[in-house]
Amino acid sequence: MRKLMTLLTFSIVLTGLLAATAMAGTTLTYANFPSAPTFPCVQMEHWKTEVEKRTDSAVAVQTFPGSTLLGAKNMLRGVQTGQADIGCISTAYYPGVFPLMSVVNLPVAFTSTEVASMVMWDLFQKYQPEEFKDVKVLTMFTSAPSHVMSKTPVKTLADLKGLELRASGTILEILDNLGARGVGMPMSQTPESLQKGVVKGLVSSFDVLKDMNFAEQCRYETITNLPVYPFAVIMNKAKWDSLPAETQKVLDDLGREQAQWTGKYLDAYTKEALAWSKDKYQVEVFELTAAEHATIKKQTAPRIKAWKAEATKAGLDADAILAEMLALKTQYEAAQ
Ligand code: 3IO
Repeated sequence: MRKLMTLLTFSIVLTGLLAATAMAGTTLTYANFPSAPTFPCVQMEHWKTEVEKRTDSAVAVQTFPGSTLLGAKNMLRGVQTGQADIGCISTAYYPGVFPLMSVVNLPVAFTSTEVASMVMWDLFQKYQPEEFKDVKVLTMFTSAPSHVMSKTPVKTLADLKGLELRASGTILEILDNLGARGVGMPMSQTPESLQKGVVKGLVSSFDVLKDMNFAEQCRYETITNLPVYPFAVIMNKAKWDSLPAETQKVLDDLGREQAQWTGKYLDAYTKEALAWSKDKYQVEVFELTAAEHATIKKQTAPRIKAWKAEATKAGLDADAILAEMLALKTQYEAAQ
């Protein structure tokens, strides 16, 4: 009897231990640079929910919005060195580091975030660019097409002359081509610069009018259809290698889905944010003429040529990559 009790106790304890080990699983830290209400953080929370659900909570994701773990500029290095397991980067903040994927940041007139995000994901899958070899890419997506949000009205292209506008990546040179003054900084630094008057506005997508409350200071919005900003969600390579195969499969299967979910979310959300801004701050929205859009196209074309030169220098087949991006864009736009 005594022996039986001992055995029973032992097996109960053992079962408990095994269950606890299985449930304990892994916790992944996920760093993001902008504030919690912004779309990169909204997609992060969506991803967390999906991962925890699909792994039956074997994986827990701990999120750090608002640069609480890593900031905009040390995100890439911080993930490579394992300060965070996962991080979200805006590739435009790293000039020269992503010669292939920066093609998505060119002035090719994307009008849909969903399309741009799917194109980016497909390009990445096709070319598996070297520039991401030190990290595991979990998903990619873009911001919505960029417009001017400013403290002074930009009713025509001529009103851009000498205007200091915050931007990043390709858009900086595009602004210079259009006669404005592009001032480079991450989104997370923009509120302070606007407040101090270092910049008179910014070029990004309309979601931030609401999420960063820029509508309060930037009462004038001009539809310019400038490039989208490309984003990548990256994971520390050693951490990725340490995950069980079934967990890796869950994360891999989510990559494309997450890109599309984020694109769809932002397409709907930018409309909502603009409506909110009109309602709350009576912002004015200016449309440019067809002739002005043609001028933008003409004046920004040198940027495409410059990208080709940079990509070629990095050993890439620039013409093929650009052609593939445009073909994918046409294909996804037709399916919309
Ligand atoms: C962006 C970046 C961070 C938070 C919200 C955002 N909406 C659009 C963007 C794109 C952008 O301007 C950037 O700097 O990546």
